[in-house]
Amino acid sequence: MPVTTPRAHGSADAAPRGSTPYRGPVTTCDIVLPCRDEAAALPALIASVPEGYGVVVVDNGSSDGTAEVAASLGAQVVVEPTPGYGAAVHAGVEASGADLVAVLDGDGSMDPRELPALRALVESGEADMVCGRRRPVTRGLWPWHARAGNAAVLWWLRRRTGLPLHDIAPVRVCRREPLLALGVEDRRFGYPVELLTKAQQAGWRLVERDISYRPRAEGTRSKVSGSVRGTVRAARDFARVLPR
Ligand SMILES: Nc1nc2c(ncn2[C@@H]2O[C@H](COP(=O)(O)OP(=O)(O)OP(=O)(O)O)[C@@H](O)[C@H]2O)c(=O)[nH]1
Ligand SMILES: [Mg+2]
Repeated sequence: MPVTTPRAHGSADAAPRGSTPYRGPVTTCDIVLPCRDEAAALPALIASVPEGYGVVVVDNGSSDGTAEVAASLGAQVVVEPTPGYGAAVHAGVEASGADLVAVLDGDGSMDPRELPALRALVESGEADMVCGRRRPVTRGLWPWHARAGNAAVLWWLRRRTGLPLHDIAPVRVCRREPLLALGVEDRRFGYPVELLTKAQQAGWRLVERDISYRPRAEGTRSKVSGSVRGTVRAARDFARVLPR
């Protein structure tokens, strides 16, 4: 059952009586959640979505009933059979009909209640894309190998393109159509790296803000940073798309 994206704040209806009605652009925003076996995370995650957002859950080859759980929670469900983080994100962004998209993991490690502060910077025109910088809420959450791989990628991007960020933007808020127009082609974990490179080269104003990084929801399984093997696989995806 698709969620109708509600009208965002600042609509003419919301103007107090007697004041000048709001005539600026009314923007809609969908939260895109790439999900591979994240059924256990979705109830709490979707319950904490603030008002004024649609939810698009992309089921990427799950075998735990992710799509059924998402549909029962009122999310728009998109099925993407091609495996890979980038494949899932791209399918969700394409399927969304909103002006803005906010992409975050579907494993419960990020909090949708932190999105309005990021979205505001895009709506006000201060940023073309706002990127979250993970700040772990407990020790030991972000293993050294994942952190080191991330820092190396960011160091390289800063040197090659001047990218002013410290994390690979695991949470991103931006306008949907310009995002699709960037033509990001990677469909695995290289997707955010290629996106950041293309956005920076296209002259986008990229702004970074801290976001809380929490343990993934109980009942879900770590697929990447929970093991050195997962990190090595992600690092290979990053390396494939890094600008030389
Ligand atoms: N690993 C992986 N994740 C996918 C895929 N498709 C969608 N996802 C989702 O992409 C998001 C990010 O993947 P995660 O596995 O959480 O990656 P991570 O946060 O770097 O590492 P862990 O949380 O430790 O596994 C999650 O919501 C996944 O469910 C896929 O093919 N592989
Ligand atoms: Mg995760």
